[in-house]
Amino acid sequence: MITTQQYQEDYHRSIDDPEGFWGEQAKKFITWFSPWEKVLSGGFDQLDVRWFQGGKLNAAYNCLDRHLEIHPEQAAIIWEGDDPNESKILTYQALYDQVCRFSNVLKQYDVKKGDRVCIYLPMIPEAAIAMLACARIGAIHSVVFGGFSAEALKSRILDADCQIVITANEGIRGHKIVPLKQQVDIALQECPRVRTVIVVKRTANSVPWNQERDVWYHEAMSKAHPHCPAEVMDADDPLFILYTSGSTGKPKGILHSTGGYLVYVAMTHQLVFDYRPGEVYWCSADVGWVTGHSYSIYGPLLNGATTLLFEGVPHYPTPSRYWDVIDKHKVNIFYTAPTAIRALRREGDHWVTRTSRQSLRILGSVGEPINPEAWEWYYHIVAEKRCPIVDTWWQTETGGIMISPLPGTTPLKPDSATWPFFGIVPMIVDDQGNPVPDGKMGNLIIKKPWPGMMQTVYRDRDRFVNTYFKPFPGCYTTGDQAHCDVEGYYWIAGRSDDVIKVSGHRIGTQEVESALIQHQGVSEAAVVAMPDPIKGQSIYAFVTLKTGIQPSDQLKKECVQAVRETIGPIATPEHIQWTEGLPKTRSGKIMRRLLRKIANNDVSDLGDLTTLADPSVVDALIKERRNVK
Ligand code: 7RM
Repeated sequence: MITTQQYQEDYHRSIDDPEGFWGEQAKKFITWFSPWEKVLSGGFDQLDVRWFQGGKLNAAYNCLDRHLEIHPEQAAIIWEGDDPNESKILTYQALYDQVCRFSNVLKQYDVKKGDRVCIYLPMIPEAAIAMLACARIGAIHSVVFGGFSAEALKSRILDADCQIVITANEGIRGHKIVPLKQQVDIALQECPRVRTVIVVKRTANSVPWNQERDVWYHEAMSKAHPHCPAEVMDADDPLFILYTSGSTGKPKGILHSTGGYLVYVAMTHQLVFDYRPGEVYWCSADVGWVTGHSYSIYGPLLNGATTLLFEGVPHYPTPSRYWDVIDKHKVNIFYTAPTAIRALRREGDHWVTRTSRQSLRILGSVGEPINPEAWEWYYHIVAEKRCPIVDTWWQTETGGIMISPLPGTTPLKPDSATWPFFGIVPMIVDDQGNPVPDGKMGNLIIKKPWPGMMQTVYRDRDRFVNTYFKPFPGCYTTGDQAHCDVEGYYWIAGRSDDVIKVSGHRIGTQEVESALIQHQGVSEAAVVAMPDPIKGQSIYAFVTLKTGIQPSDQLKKECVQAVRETIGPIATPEHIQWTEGLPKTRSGKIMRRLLRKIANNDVSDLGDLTTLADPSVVDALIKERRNVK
């Protein structure tokens, strides 16, 4: 733990002398096979940023091998199953053995350095094993969240051109079966280049089998050799692709590097959570999201920590589950999302107070703004005022935490992500790129490169440049709205683009719209966010039907089904409003600002409507709104 003054000094040094600063961190947190030639070259002007150029390392080596010499018998992973009676521990030695074996399995099925491997698994240790095995042999993993549909899985497999998929026969969440292999089978009907599917047997149920293509994980592992050398990788060789939604078109494959990413997640994990040797650390995020990558797997394992992976859900078997798990495994650091905090708060304090939680030392929050009520509850009821709360702001693209308190260092303000991490230079600007005065809301941008930042959008450099660097030349655009107060505290309000955060899951409105128009009765759709007391935001869809099609509850169900099949249950529209027409400008653009106001019943001041092609649709929309609950 460092003092506030020390933070300020180190922060200034990290900005004034980034090469000196990051060179030191890279030596401290990572074991390199050979050193870099230059810490940082290039910049945002030419977009030719390279971190630790020439340095050689391996991610799995850093997560495993180097800890074996020090604490082979320490738990690397504590796995808590969906069923409260099911848990297991993998020591660093055991995890190393499994990763080496699976690396050899991948090699046996012809996976080579640079190949992309799709991982579509539930929250079981095999997810970590598969990721680390890819890293060990230099393959690029692309983890797809198990809640995504076959259709979403297919487009991700095709975009990354994966030729192998790792899955499970089924998953289990909240005592419900998740039919993963079945989704893979559907997806692969249109992925001719996938030649191998490795299937973990998570449940006893049998699944359809393709002899030529499918392989049982346990059978392949039993025959695999338990040693596998770690491939020597360049600092800027890619480590993984992770798809995330944007405001336009299909999800982007965010590509992360090996060297810069690992330095950044190791350091942020250590400092933001003040991790101390021997402690149990639990990040509740699914490995299908970036938080799971950076702070369930890579960050903690790089630091030789014990990381807890939880297969289940917060409400099963009771709303005490999180706190029961904390007591059972003596969790010291717990990191979760505001949506879970709000959902558990609603269930009543007794589900919390009946548990001990004495082991807790630090609490974290991520994924969306944590409103003051949820913050106070987390602090007073869950932490009993004993633990600082670190509200961490960051994105899939940033690789790691960008704005966050350091526990014991940063004086907290509820609902503020507080101060930038070392090396991070945020700024709030208006739409023209001019800095705004303290306290005024504006666009959050980042002025200087940092080691954790994405390298590019996989196979789409134009999209990388246009999305993140076109709006404010020379700066990284976050897509978030925020303000900074006179004490330098950042307050993140939410997205300024058409991205919605539903229960912390990032969803693009356009994806939902395209899913809705898949239905043959639908003519047009426009989707906006609506505030939700538990989920943070929910999805509100305006739908126009083709001539002659009558609205009905059945049709509503079918529209919802279309979204679930195209994206997954996380994108389910909460409300559908049938409408005769959408508000369009004379140039044909849908006026979303107006739709947002109508969805939110905030129609006293609709703003400038002079550009509307047909102003009469507004009254109709407001009238129709009354029919939606
Ligand atoms: C880690 C993650 C990124 C978007 C981001 C924000 C929102 C994330 C916070 C937050 C307020 C926070 N990656 N966001 N953390 N908003 N306070 N502490 O969530 O790529 O899935 O989403 O999430 O809008 O741009 S993500």
